[in-house]
Amino acid sequence: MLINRIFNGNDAVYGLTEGAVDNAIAQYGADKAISFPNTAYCLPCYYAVTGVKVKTLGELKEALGVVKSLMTRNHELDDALMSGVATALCAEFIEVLKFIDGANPYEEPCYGHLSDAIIRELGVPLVTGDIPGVAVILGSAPTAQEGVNLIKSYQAQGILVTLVGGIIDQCEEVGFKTGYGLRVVPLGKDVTSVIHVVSVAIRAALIFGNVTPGDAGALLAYTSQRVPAFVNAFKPIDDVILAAGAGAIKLGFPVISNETENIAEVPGALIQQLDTAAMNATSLEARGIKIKVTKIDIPVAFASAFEGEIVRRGDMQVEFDGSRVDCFELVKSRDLSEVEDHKIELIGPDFDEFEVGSKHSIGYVVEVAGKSMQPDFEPVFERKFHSYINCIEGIMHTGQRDMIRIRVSKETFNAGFRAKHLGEVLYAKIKNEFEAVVDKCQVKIYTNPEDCTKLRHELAIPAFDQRDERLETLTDESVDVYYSCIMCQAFSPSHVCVVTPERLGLCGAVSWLDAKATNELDPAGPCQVITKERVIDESLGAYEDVNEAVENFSHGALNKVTLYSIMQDPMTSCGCFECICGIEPFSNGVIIANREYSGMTPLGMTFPELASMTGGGVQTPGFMGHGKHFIASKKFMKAEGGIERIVWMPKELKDTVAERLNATAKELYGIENFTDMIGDETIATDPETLVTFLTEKGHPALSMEPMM
Ligand code: SF4
Ligand code: NI
Ligand code: CU1
Repeated sequence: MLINRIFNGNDAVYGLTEGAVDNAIAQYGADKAISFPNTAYCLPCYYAVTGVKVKTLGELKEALGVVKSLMTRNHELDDALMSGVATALCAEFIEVLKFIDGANPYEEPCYGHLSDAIIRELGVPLVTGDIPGVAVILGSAPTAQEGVNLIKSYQAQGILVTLVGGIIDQCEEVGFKTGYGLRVVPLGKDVTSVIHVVSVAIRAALIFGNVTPGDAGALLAYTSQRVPAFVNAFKPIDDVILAAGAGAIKLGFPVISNETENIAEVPGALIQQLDTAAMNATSLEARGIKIKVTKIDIPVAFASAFEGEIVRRGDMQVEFDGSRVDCFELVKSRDLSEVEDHKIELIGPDFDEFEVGSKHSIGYVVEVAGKSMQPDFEPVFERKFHSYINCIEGIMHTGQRDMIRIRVSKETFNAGFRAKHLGEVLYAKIKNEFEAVVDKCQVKIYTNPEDCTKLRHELAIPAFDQRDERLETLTDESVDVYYSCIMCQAFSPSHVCVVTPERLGLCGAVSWLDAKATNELDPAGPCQVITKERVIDESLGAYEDVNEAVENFSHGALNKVTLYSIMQDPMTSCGCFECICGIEPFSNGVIIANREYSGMTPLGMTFPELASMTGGGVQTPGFMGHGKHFIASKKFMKAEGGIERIVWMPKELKDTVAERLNATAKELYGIENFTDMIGDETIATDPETLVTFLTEKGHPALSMEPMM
């Protein structure tokens, strides 16, 4: 019965797809190019399952024949599940047709196709558990309010929610805000748009998992074991939805539904839950997702889903703006006797004493004490404040140190949120995340302008200066150990980052100090000490100790890496790198592209295309993922001549790194304003124009030895 319905649904979708493809060929011709925007994987699902990149309508027609071959009809459960996969592939074909001629068929609030960059960005929050799962909600909830409540329940747990069909209108009906920044992503109103979240799961396997396209077995194993997704499908469930659901089940994603008619439960895979309010718990249990809870005593929600939320000027109750007045945030270690645990003090007026929409000073000092606390951890904790405060519903935080800006929304203020609640959040998070070293923690919040001015200059700035001096002296040579990081192995099973003072993790989120703190906090955790006693080649950054560690932590997948070369045994990439650099043979240089850059590079490849050549924990000489901060490092490609090799970067990235990069170039090579010699997209996106520009500027790479 169930199986027959899946076959029917699959046949129906196949018929529709065939018709749509034929029509498109009649209209545009078989040579017409087709693609989704901002992906290097063509039709990602079809490519991952078969290993074939489909680029034209004619090829799509051929691919349809392959899909047909998956649609076996021996009435076995396995046939039904494969028909589910075939249905998903058909949905991808129907969807790609919508993008013909570069059209973007999706209008606000719907997103449709999601870019490769978004998937890379999701890497770290998924491994750290900040995003513990991915929910796919499909159809209309019994009432709009129940639907929104379900979404909110996931949002409060940090789960990324994607929406398909009627639930999208239901959100609009009750005025519920959606958007990628809120981790609630409406995909599209047609059922076929569900493929856009399937495509995310599948590209995760290609990007992070080093799954070979065409190896359907490895693909399905990856999605079932490593992508914590599940489906909530509201009734009515017709044959087509059922067939799509079979596809989800084959990928390892359980389907939870309130449908009871003509449907049977399949334990662990297709589960009935009639009560919308209970769907959350049923889903998490079915997918085995555990939620870390930090109990925080504040009147609004606290969840990573609110991290990207924006508070607009008109919605703002009060603002603190370090670019205009004196503001700061600071962690200070103290003696145990100086700290009273959980003491939160407000010195100065509270939020209700400020006029609506006004701008003020704020300064807060989080004082921590503990037997194993080290001053080196202060910046590690402090850097987390941005995320902690942003995760409060209706609060926006940007910047760090004494250049912070905080906005409190009217809604959050009206819910009763006051200054001391900032302290509650900082206290709870610090105690929770750093309990291994923080025995006691207290928070002082200053809102008097005079206090803020005085403390900023007398307490905060000297502390920042002292830390910067410490960072200056932290070089690869000055320390005795490096650290491994294997946090990304949750997705990229053989990837290991080696983190040194002058080379942070490629995600940009793990510096040597971070890794050191992580190791101290969790000695058996993802960051392990790597000694550096047995040098093989100093200029390559090759060490026997490092090789042994990499071999050990990659479970034998890798036996050597160098720290400073992109040609010889370069460090591997998981896939969540902030930047990728690749050699540009005409200039003897390298270009660097950042994840945010969506344009073309002089290598004739976009960021997603470059990025697709490295990842999954394998070495690709000539291409390397890295953090933004690494660009100005004296160790950047040191083996190949260092930063003098950089010939091109997107303008925005160049501006971001200019100050530090120019300082390094001046110190190492005596070059003034080095970034003026580096091309960007406003100067050249092809090698000829680039080389002409570099020649005019006398760029040093031109006279260096070729790298290949
Ligand atoms: Fe992943 Fe490397 Fe960043 Fe660790 S340092 S989180 S392994 S990218
Ligand atoms: Ni926020
Ligand atoms: Cu990663």
